[in-house]
Amino acid sequence: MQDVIKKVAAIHDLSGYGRSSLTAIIPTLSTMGVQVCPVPTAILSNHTGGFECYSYVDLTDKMEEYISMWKQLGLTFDCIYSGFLGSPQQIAIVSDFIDYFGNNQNLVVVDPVMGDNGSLYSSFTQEIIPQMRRLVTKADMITPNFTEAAFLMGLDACPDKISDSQIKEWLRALSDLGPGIVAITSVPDNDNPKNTNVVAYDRENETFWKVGCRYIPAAYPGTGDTFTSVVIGSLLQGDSLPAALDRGVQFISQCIKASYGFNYPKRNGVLLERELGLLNMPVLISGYEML
Ligand code: PXL
Repeated sequence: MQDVIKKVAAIHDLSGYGRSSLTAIIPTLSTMGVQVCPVPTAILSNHTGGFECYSYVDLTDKMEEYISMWKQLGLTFDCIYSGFLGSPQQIAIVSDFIDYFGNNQNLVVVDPVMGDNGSLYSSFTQEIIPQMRRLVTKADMITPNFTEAAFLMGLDACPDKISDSQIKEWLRALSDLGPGIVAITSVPDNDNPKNTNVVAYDRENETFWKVGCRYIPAAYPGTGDTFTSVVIGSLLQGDSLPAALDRGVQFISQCIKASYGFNYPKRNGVLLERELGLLNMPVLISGYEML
C-alpha cells in the first residue's frame, strides 16, 4: 500500500543552533508536503561553521539498532538523503542503509558534505575524502559544492575558476563513479567570477544544465542543506531536474537576499522561517539553460 505523503529518510546530524542539517531539512521538506523521517547521526549544540565551540554527541553506536527497528517495521522510503557524516563507521552504516532500503523506485541522494570555500570543515581530516568517494558510488544523485567536487575529483586544491568544458569533464567523471545525476553548486561563473552557477549532468538523458545565481555578498552555513532539500522536494513533486535545480537556486537566493539586509552573524544561517511560504508559490520565470 502506498503512503499518501512521500517520505524521505534523512540521515543527518541535529545541530541545535544555526539552521543547518536537520533543522533546515525538516522545515523545508515539510513545507513542500514531504514527510521527513530523520536518522540522527549526532547531536550538536550548534553546527561547526563559525562558532567558537560546540558540543558533540556521536550517535554512531545507536544507529544500527535504530535502523533495525525500521527494518522490522517494514518501512519504505521514496528518497534516502544523507549529508554530514561524522565517522567512517557512519559512512559504512549509510552504505548498508542504501543497500537495504534503496531500490529502483526510490531516489538515493548523497550530499557529500566535507567543506566549502576551498577547505575541509574543521571537524574533518583528509581521511573523509576517499570514504565519501566510496559512498557516492551508491547514489542516484549527488550535490557537492565546488570545493567538495574538487576533493571528489582528487584535486588537492580547489581552482578559482573553471571553463565550461572542464566543468563538464568533472560532471562526467563524477557521474562515472556511479550517480546518474551530478549537481555541483557554487561553481564560479567565467564571465563574472562574483556570480556562481549550479551545473548539473543527467547521464540517462545526456544533458548538461546550468542555473545562474547573481552575486550576493554573503555565505551562510546550512544553505547547501536547504538547497538539496528543495531539489528533492521538487523532484518528488514531479518536476524535471532543471526545474528542481532552478527552484533550489531561486529559493536560496531569496533566503540570502532576505537575510543580508539585516545585520546579524552569518553563522546563524539564513532567515528560513520568513521565506518558507515561497516554496508553495508557483515559479513564474525559470532561469535554467543548457550548459
Ligand atoms: O550544513 C552542513 C553542516 C552540517 N552539519 C554540521 C555542520 C555543517 C556545516 O558547517 O557543521 C554539524
